[in-house]
Amino acid sequence: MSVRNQSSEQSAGTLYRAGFACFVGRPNAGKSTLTNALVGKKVAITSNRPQTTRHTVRGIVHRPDAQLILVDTPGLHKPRTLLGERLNDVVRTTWAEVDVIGFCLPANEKLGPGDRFIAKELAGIKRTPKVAVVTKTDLVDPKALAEQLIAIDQLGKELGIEWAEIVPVSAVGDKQVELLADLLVPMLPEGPALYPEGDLTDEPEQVMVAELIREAALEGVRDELPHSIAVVVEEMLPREDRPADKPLLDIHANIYIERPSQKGIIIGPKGRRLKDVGIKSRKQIEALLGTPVFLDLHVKVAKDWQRDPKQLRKLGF
Ligand SMILES: Nc1nc2c(ncn2[C@@H]2O[C@H](COP(=O)(O)OP(=O)(O)OP(=O)(O)O)[C@@H](O)[C@H]2O)c(=O)[nH]1
Ligand SMILES: [Mg+2]
Repeated sequence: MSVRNQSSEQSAGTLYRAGFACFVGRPNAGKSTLTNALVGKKVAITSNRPQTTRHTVRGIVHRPDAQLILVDTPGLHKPRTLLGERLNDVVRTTWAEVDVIGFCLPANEKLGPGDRFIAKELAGIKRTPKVAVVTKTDLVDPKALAEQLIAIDQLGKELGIEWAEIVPVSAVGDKQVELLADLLVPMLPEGPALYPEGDLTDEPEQVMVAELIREAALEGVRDELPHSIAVVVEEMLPREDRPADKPLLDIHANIYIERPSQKGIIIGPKGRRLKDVGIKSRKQIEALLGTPVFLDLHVKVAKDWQRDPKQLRKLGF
């Protein structure tokens, strides 16, 4: 007891740590959901479609003993488009820059070639500690979880990766999420906080708004369409002539798709789908910004933007 008191006094004083941990893994492994659970607020959008995350998102966890900055990355996958290649580049740059790497592996899916491919690359990064994070444990029984833990341990041995920890978590069931933070913090360097207290992300508001619209637009679309959707917020302006106690924020945003034939699906019969996307995302945006919003959405075609360097640049990639 006295020992513990002593160490917590120390950590409140000299032993403050601050640094970066990134989450990597296959698309759909649960990286963004875990990031949000650790931060305690939605900083990254999530969906059951693979390749939801398209840029690195920083989520900041403030603790008395540390500031843990989580870098959520796009799922690493075999690229089929220029966008895919760009996303993979972003991931590789990120893991070279962080203090600890969290490799996310879903508990409910057997280790596959996609996981192996990432593990092999991680094996080449010698100096950064690697934590295997087994996600979605609420979806499996204890026996299946035990088998997955053994498989991950063996994968490490086979490829020469020494896991600093293997941690099962459930972001949805809120199981062991705190523990994961407790395990990551000692791997951060000593040093002062890197972000102001209270900041939960460094995402610009305009980007977060665009992401919330994209999240709503992803819901219920299938096949190639999720990949074809991009959202850009063109303008965010407080409506003029509003009384101070009744502000309204005008937001104009474009939803881009790749082909004219996709337009109808996004808009839906009699515009119903687009209207739903507007209603859903507006609620989220109002919660995020704490102000009533008028959301003006337009659907536009940016032909084959995933493969076109010029279009990619325009869309911010
Ligand atoms: N049951 C359960 N589902 C989860 C859990 N974590 C994530 N999911 C679901 O898994 C799906 C993918 O989650 P994301 O967090 O978007 O996955 P990701 O790894 O960020 O995916 P990309 O950004 O595409 O690489 C979503 O439908 C989540 O709701 C969990 O702990 N339990
Ligand atoms: Mg993600």
